[in-house]
Amino acid sequence: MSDQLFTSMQEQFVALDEQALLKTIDEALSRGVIPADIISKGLSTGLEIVGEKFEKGEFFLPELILSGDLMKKAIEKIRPHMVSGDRISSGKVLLGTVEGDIHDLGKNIFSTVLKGDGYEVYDLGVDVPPSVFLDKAREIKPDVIGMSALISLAVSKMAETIFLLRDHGVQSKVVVGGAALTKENAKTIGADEYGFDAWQGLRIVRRQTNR
Ligand code: B12
Repeated sequence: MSDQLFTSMQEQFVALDEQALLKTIDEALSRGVIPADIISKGLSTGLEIVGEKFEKGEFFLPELILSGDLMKKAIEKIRPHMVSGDRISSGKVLLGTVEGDIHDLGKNIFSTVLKGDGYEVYDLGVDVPPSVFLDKAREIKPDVIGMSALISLAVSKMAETIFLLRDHGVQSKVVVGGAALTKENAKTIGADEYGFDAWQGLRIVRRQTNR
């Protein structure tokens, strides 16, 4: 039954049909489908199809922009079901999309998942220069620093950021993710860990904070 809901979500996502999509999400939530599945099996798959259509020249930038807005609205709807409320902080995580890259949907999902698990998240936003990561890391001394990149060109900026942090003695563990990263290139640029998705990222953060 859930599978059919996920298929509807994917189709409605690709059709950029906001009203129908939000209704299906409501239905899924009321049937007890967990938010993580709605995001990964419904919404993210829909977004992947949009990306493929963009690559094939079937969709253009306006559709890409609309799909980004749609994802944000869908996540807003799901967010209250993910946040677990007044828990003592599990640890501090500094997050940001590196300089040169403005994609933030994946980073925002990661942030929501972390907050839902009781972490204090300091989100620097998108297009974050290395020096801003450094200044904030020195100020708040996070347990983990998470960096996101979807554009291949931004990976070298990520490497520069990690180098700057290490050069200034910042000890926090660095976990990287986003479509431009792989386990292999994450290692090459000096990251401590690579998170394939937000949930793997959460498991890494839990391990790094001894939970
Ligand atoms: C939506 C989208 C946009 C939206 C972004 C909206 C937003 N607010 O983010 C808009 C329209 C703004 C956009 C703009 C551009 N885009 Co774009 N975009 C996409 C698209 C379709 C989906 C990306 C996405 O959000 N995926 C869904 C999220 C949930 O997935 P995700 O980010 O990968 O995150 C998951 C994991 O990776 C992980 N994760 C992510 N970050 C992190 C961090 C950590 C620490 C951890 C642990 C995990 C983690 O967790 C998430 C889920 O669990 C992709 C295609 C694709 N299939 O990826 C292209 C894509 C990324 N875009 C691309 C391009 C080229 C651009 C533009 C340059 C286009 C242009 N000509 O202007 C600009 C970018 C300008 C810039 N300087 O950044 C290319 C990049 C190619 C490359 N390899 O370099 C892609 C791959 C499309 C393509 N095939 O050509 N884009």
